[in-house]
Amino acid sequence: FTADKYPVKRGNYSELNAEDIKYFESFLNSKDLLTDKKDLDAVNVDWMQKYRGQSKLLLKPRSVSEVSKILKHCHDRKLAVVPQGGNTGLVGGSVPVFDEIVISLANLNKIRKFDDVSGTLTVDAGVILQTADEWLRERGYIFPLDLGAKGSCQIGGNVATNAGGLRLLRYGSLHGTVLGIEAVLPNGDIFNGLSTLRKDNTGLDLKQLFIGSEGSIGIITGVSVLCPPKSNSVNVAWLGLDSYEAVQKTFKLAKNALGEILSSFECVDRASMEVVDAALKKHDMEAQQPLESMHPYQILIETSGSNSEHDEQKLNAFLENSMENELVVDGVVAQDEGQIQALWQWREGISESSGKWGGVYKYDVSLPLPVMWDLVKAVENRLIERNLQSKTDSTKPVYATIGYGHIGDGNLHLNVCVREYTKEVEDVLEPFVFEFIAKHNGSVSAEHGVGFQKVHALQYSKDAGALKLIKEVKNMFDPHGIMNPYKFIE
Ligand code: FAD
Ligand code: 2HG
Ligand code: ZN
Repeated sequence: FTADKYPVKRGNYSELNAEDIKYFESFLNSKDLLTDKKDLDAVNVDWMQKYRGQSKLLLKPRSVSEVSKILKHCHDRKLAVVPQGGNTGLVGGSVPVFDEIVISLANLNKIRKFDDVSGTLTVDAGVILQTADEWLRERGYIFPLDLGAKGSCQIGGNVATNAGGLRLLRYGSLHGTVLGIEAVLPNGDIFNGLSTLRKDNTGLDLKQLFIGSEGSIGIITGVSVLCPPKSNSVNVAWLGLDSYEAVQKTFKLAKNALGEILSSFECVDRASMEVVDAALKKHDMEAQQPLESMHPYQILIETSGSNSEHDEQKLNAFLENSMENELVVDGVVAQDEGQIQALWQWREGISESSGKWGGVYKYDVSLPLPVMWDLVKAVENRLIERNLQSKTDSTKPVYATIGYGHIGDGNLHLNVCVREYTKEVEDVLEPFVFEFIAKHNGSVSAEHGVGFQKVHALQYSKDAGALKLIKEVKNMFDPHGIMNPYKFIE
């Protein structure tokens, strides 16, 4: 997609001129102000290579005061901007739509402080998630969030999208673990909410507005977060099941049997595993599937605890019970760290593999567990019925329809992998998927956010009154509408 194909018109913003550049040059280091096409190409396009903007300026401030000067100028001049973290977002929110100035947080990358007793970490927004996690692990702690893009995404970006990830089930959402936020408002004012207190009932909890705000009300520059201790004992099991009914029963059993040590419950379907397998082969790589047979549903269960004997006892009892009850029909338990990583790679690799066939329509939905896979089946049936998907005919636009996700959090990822983007496929998918979600009171975005992609779909999850309030809050923070326009809220 490029601007000429977007269903929106450029807003009434000023155009960048030589005076603006001169002003930015007056306080930014020359290598932090980039206008070359080759530097801009990478920040103009998103991770999926689906959305492409035409920004002519990339700014990479090194301090909060530089961010403040940039935004104040843009606010006064009515220049539109897009904040960018690791650019791993999956809804087209992190790249410009037209010529917005890209403000990258990559140079704000210091770990500010850490309290070893409470586990509170304070970082610059541009610290990469994996860097923070590794730093913490050396000190006996972990970051409370983990996701497949950890090597590139930034903590500021995670907070801005309210990312969920692989262990939300255990450590909760960022709305609970983030203790403080520092942000620059569109007019250049600095919101200093960088508290490390767990309890603070002195008025409205303003930092919550920034969690999941997707760059619409300001730029997050600092974050403090409560980090859990690193577990001494981690187990990962990969299990095969014959029905989705069995998946649900196994989830219930796992919660009861594993209790406080359950740290992940992820489910993938057979088609997802086939897609990863085929993507590996496409790159002349091969890896042995976790299980010999391709069961229709496979789950990854992780436990994290402090006592390996106790944890293994619990896990074994759970496995025995689930097999005796004929819920789990096959399984493997990782024997060392290497095997743990290998199993996680099968799960984390799905997202990237799904885009290897030409394109992918991604839906990230919250639905009641009993109907979750009904959506995957209904979508696949519609595509087959309309002759757009076939297992045997490689000329059809759809390569595969797959479902996977964070079952423990009620979050399904439905990916329709296509050989090409076509209007026919789109018409089969939408509004059908959104109507299905609305009918079951689900959400059109469980964890990836709204971005550019879902603005038109918000009405399926929020009523007009709620949308009006969101818009009013946005306007209060950003009266000139310069922050990440065309996205988040219409
Ligand atoms: P970007 O992509 O750069 O930006 C995302 C949004 O936040 C944009 O709207 C941007 O304008 C805004 N933004 C970024 N930084 C700031 C800032 N400092 N201040 C204000 N606004 C800012 N998400 C999940 O929830 N769970 C997953 O399991 C998960 N897995 C993923 C796996 C892969 C392989 C990939 C590619 C993505 C995955 N994601 C997942 C998507 C997820 O949203 C991002 O990975 C991550 O949270 C975005 O961080 P980022 O730094 O890349 O932000
Ligand atoms: C995951 O859980 C991510 O793997 C990405 O949230 C999902 O690409 C997707 O649809
Ligand atoms: Zn996810």
